[in-house]
Amino acid sequence: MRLGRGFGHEDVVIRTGARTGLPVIVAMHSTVLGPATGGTRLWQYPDWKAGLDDALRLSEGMTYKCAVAGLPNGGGKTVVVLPEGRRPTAVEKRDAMLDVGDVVQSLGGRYWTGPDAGTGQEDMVTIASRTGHVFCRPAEHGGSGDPSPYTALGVFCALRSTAERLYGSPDLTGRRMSVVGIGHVGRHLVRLLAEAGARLVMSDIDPTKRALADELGAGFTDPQDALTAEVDILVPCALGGTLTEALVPRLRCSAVVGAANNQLATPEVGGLLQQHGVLWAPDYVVNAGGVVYAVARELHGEDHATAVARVESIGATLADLFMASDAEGVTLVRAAADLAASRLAAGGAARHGGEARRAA
Ligand code: PPY
Repeated sequence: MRLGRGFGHEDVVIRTGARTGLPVIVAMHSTVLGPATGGTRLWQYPDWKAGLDDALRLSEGMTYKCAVAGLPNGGGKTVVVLPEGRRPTAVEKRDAMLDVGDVVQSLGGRYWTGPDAGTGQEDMVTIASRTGHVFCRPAEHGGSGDPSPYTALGVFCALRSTAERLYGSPDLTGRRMSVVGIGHVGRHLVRLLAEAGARLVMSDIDPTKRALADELGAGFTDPQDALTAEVDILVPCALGGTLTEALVPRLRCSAVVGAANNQLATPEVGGLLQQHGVLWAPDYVVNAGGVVYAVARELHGEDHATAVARVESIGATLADLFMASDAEGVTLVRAAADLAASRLAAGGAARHGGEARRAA
């Protein structure tokens, strides 16, 4: 008999890396639909507990991301907690990846990793020297490469669906967008948006990113101004927690649709956005392109064009959710959560059905 709900995650492993002494945290939120899947974040935190919080939140998001995208994967994430104030040397980073590889290998396939903030495809090669449960090695090492262009493509398709919802046409020509965070995903996304004729304002904490804005004929401001810019759609592509209770009343956009994970600082901000008439497309619906592409290529052996078509279908998934929210008279956030919950319930029933059949 099941008693109550408390800790929502299936399993969390926290180890001290044998080489680095750094905390290696693997949060496995759910394996109901398949192996817990999510990247390795190598990042600075005030302490390991802050890293744990991030891993818990991010791994839960991965569960919903994979479920809504229709993937046979669950939600997981690895966080390697760096002390604040010092960047690791190349050797230290390599050791951290070897430590991650050992932890992933010890989980026996219940968790598969990939890149995330602070790691890239070359780091996946290092992890792969310790475990096979890793996505996104470069093509010459047998992987599907950097997932960022595909995450960007999925967000781009979601932006077109959002424009259709708001204005009756997916055409982005002349639409004003503020892209906050020009990192791995943001820099691909702004190119797609510029090609599509959008009027862009860009921002990043790193002022050297202005060069890309200049190249694309886009504006460049500091992130605080970019968040409250008067635009059609705000596109958060930096780290999470951008949308706070304090920010929502100051927003001057019709919608928020972006690549960042965990955009809401607290769940309540979702309701606040609704009250202020700002359409928010849940991050986990919109930013699944990277994992969708990697799983299609590496687990299902699909060719590039087929995998790209799957990424592009994120636009249709979002359009379906707009329709479901109308039909059922619920918010988009609710419609997305319901879709994830129904996929998880079906996966759970299949799993328990299988167990019952084996026992009989
Ligand atoms: C994410 O979508 O946030 C990820 O963790 C990225 C990812 C991409 C490909 C394989 C595994 C994880």
